[in-house]
Amino acid sequence: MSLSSLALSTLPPHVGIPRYARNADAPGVVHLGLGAFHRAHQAMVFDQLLANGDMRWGIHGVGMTRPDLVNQLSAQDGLYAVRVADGTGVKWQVPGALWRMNVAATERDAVVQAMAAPSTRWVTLTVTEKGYTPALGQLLLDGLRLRQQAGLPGITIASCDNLQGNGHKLQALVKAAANAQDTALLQWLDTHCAFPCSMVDRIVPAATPEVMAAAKEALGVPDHCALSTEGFWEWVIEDRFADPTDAALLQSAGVRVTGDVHSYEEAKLRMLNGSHTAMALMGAITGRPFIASCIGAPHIREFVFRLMGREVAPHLSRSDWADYRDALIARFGNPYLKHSVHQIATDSSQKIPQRWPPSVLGQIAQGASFEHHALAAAVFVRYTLAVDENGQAYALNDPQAESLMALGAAQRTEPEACVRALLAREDLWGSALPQHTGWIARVIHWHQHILQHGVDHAVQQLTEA
Ligand code: CS2
Repeated sequence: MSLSSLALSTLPPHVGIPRYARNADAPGVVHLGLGAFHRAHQAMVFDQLLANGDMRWGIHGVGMTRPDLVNQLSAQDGLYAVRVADGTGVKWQVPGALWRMNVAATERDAVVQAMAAPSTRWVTLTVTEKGYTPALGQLLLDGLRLRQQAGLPGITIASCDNLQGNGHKLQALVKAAANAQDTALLQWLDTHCAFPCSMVDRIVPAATPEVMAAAKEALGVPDHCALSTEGFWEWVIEDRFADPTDAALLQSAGVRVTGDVHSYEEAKLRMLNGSHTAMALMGAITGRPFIASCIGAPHIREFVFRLMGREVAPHLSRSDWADYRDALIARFGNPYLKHSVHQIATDSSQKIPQRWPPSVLGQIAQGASFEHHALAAAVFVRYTLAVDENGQAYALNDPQAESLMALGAAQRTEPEACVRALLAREDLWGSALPQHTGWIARVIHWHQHILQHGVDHAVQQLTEA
């Protein structure tokens, strides 16, 4: 017997379990994107609110494309164990907030109906950077239109993806899906629904066989959906809710509700995620499998330390950046996480625009050095070769994989032209950087160095300077 509602009573006492009644008939939240992150982040915040006795936070979870995951979670009644582990200890917990599930790709109507259900008060989203398409706007609008037509209250629709201004982006997508003539609907969206921006943070690697084995040992029953995460978590959300009383409730569960999400978003995207992408690409090329293996190499650690302090921090509005940087370096080293570099390198074309160019442009505006970002960009170019420095091939998992590999293929024979072609792409770098000859020259420099001497040598040379 696997983990399920029935098995809960058999779990050893050290495993935290839900002690409230789970009611699949009345979830209050529809969540789009059932990946590991949501299940070990917001789902655990909602679990806390449910444990506090507020039964409006059960989740109707929607997998966007993957029926296998939804089937496995359904077979376990929406239950899964999370190992929360870092230097302070190891705990296992089974959150109970996931009450119902569907797959958007094959059960679209059920998802629309869930958003229009009277019990629904929130929609949250973790659909990744590439998920922000007109089809997503249409899906949300279809649910919201039913609410408006039925005279139901408006709801809070909270994007929790790693995009700057994520709430504004989502609101724009939903409104773009509406017919411009439908002024009643557009007005209802503006006055009754809220699209707060938010910054979410917790490192949650995709599940691995190792974590499942550890779960079986800790729980005494198999759990095919077990996850591993760190103790740290942060959710900063803009004080903009359809029901304003939600602000105090979320605060009671440890969420930071503020008027200024922007300063948290920019620091997190450029420091944490920016370093992640740089390390992930270095790891993929040098054969270091995990973020912890990368940060464990002194020269890469120094690179990340300097990237954050010298090139990112000067452009942040968050003043406690030095503490933030030091805490991040410790989190990257968490030996329990086994965060795969290839997982983070996935969809790099969608991630780089938020993570690197704002800092480079900030440095340029101040006449300051952007060498660390130039080296990172050169590593990205080298990454498009799809073979590591030991000759091992890897897949580029990216919606732009084909075009990136086509541009990158010639880098051994025509390295300079190839770097120029990849740096010309405005979808990655924005409109200003492709015009900046100083930037292009430094990326060409580091790329040549990498081809001749390898990534480690380049990072060592820069960090010894
Ligand atoms: C990572 C993030 O995969 C990635 O792109 O950088 O998932 C990162 O682990 C989270 O944003 C941490 O909060």
